[in-house]
Amino acid sequence: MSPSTGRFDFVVVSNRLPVDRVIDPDGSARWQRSPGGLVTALEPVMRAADGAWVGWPGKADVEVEPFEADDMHLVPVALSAGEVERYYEGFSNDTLWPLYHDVISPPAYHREWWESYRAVNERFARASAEAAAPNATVWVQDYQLQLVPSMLRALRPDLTIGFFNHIPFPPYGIFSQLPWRRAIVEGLLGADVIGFQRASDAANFFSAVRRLFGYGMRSPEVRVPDGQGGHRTVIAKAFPISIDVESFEEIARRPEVIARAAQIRHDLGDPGTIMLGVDRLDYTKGIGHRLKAFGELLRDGSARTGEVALVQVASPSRERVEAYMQLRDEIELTVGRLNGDYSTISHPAISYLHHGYPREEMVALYLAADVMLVTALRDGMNLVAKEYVACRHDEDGVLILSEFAGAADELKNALLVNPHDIEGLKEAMLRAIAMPKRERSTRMRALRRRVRENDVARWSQSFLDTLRHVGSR
Ligand code: GDG
Repeated sequence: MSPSTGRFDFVVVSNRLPVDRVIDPDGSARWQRSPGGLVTALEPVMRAADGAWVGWPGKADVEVEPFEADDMHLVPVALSAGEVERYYEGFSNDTLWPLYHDVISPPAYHREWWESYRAVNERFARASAEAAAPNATVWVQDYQLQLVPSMLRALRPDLTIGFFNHIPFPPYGIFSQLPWRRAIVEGLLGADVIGFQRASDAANFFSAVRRLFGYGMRSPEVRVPDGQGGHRTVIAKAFPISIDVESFEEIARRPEVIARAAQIRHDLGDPGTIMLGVDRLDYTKGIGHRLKAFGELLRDGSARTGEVALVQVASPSRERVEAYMQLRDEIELTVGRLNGDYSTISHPAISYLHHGYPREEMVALYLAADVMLVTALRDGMNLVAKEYVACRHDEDGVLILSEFAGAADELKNALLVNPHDIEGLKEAMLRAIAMPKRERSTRMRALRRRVRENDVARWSQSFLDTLRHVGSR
């Protein structure tokens, strides 16, 4: 039995709807668009194609009717508190997330989490099938919904289906740990186009398909048997995501933001060098490695409090997952120790901020930072690296970037580091601190050229062009 078709020619499906429920001072509630590159990138496409967005509104046990917010048609998918625990915090964030990030933290495998993941993916597939018009295009986002492409194809073979994975796809030696590895790959192969951040992620996916199914393939195509003696062609390749470069640069040029950056420097006691880290508090981001390297520089006297200041924004994340609670304790212990050892009354060695900030404040921090530290142990892309570059219209500032972040494939003029190599990380920090102005500008100009060439509009366009091309075959 196929579900009824809907009226939307373009449907985006993601775990979270791009809106938050806000309560106004007078007590009335409304939906507010949550800022994010994906929404910005897809807005023009949504408007042009009469689009809808399917996703969870972010609160458990709440049934919400489809609604409009900021000219977007939103189709809520309800989750119970138990499903949030098992499908979202459990299977998505405590099984798939660590597994796909090189098992930096051990993944937990629980059959009841998997059952919940399957049931919730089925619900998303049905909601999408009901929203999509005949022959519509549906674009599914991210690792929480890897089963949706094949479930959706079974319900609606007329649709053109895309999938984009925002996080890495692991090498087969790691992926093969997953008890449900075949079902996941089968789920993804329901799409016409599967997008990854890096070419190496696509290559890892190909080897999983080869090892598990032995299908014929020639990159970027996989030949998937259609069950009737023929086959469908699935395209799997890299589409590196980006940011809305112009909007970051516009904020960075505002006089009040520039003034705020100067104020931040002043408030930090006018140090010679400000180093900055901005991350969700996540074990993939290598925050501990960067603190260790900085601590050793302070210890051996090659960096001094008052001359170099480290600002670390660690925005709260997944606070109900045990591994994240532990990480927070570890990081805060390290920061406390280092500050105890090296801060003075007027100058903290590390300004550690466990808050989320408005975008304007983030941009002011980017402008104030002489050195930006992106030391992820594994990261699909890392948008912070691109945002820093987009904001530096003064063509100054040094980006230290982990080779394990997807951004390293594009941002070759950063100082690329292996964050596990603490000596190498210390050397890169010292090199960045001492880098002459000319070299900083040359590097930053090259980085800016690269980030401008591939902004988020270009990313979505290139994915959707590929999808359209496949759909018209
Ligand atoms: C996943 C993948 C991939 C952070 N704190 C605040 C704040 N942020 C913003 C940053 C940036 C975003 O959050 C984080 O994006 P990242 O790319 O750095 O990392 P993940 O959250 O892990 O994202 C990643 C991405 O998906 C996209 O495909 O690049 O690899 O893991 O935009 O600026 N923004 C504000 N206040 C904060 O306190 N306003």
